[in-house]
Amino acid sequence: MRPTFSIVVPVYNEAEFLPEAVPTLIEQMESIGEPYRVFLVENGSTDGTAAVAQQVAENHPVTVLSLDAADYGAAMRHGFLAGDGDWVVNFDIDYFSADFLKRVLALDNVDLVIASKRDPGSEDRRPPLRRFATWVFNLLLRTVLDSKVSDTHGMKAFSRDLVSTLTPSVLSRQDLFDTELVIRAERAGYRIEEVPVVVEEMRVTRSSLVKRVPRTINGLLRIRRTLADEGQVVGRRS
Ligand SMILES: Nc1nc2c(ncn2[C@@H]2O[C@H](COP(=O)(O)OP(=O)(O)O)[C@@H](O)[C@H]2O)c(=O)[nH]1
Ligand SMILES: [Mg+2]
Repeated sequence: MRPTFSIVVPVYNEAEFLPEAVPTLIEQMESIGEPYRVFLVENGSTDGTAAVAQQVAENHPVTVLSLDAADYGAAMRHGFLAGDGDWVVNFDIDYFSADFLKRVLALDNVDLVIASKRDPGSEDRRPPLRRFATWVFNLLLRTVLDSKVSDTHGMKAFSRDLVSTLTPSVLSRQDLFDTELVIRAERAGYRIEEVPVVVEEMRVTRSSLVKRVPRTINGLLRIRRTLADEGQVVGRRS
């Protein structure tokens, strides 16, 4: 039987955190009562993440996948294409929620559900600098990519059809893989719903915000050029 959820979690140098986070994730998944499989996709870790992941995955519906070079987007892409669930969900190891998936199950006729940190009903409990970064990123989405979506980072659930159709054409890797997928979905006319969320990360971020800024701006401009070259029209389903 096809599972309802394929949960894709990219992990990088998380050997220390996995023994705490994976049981919590499994507990939350079991509380939903729908069949699922979790894909822990590791690449480039130097702290034995893959071995620890195998250990904590034992006797659970969890598959560990390993690739060579550290790349968040490449890991996500690999995981997205590995499962066969009706919904392909992306979670971070420090940010996931069964409530979000319950909201997904309650929706009809939708291809992409985004847990939007910027939804009016959301409660973002992250530090001010992180919230500001999300605000700037949202501004860039609107200005550079002419997007109506209020958030592309964080938890999302994609229909299997959307993932199979659009993932192969996504060129971005690193942290813009999922943004490009969302923008492609929007431009192709897939049905998108945003739901409010309580954002409470289980630990502080480990990546440098400063390094991310130029990479993000360049990446968004590249997505814009790529889509323009492909002749995409906003709001049309291709
Ligand atoms: N496979 C893989 N996962 C990564 C990589 N970098 C970060 N991650 C994972 O991506 C998720 C988010 O990372 P985190 O450090 O919390 O950054 P944040 O997005 O700023 O909160 C975590 O599950 C990390 O383990 C990478 O290069 N490869
Ligand atoms: Mg995080």
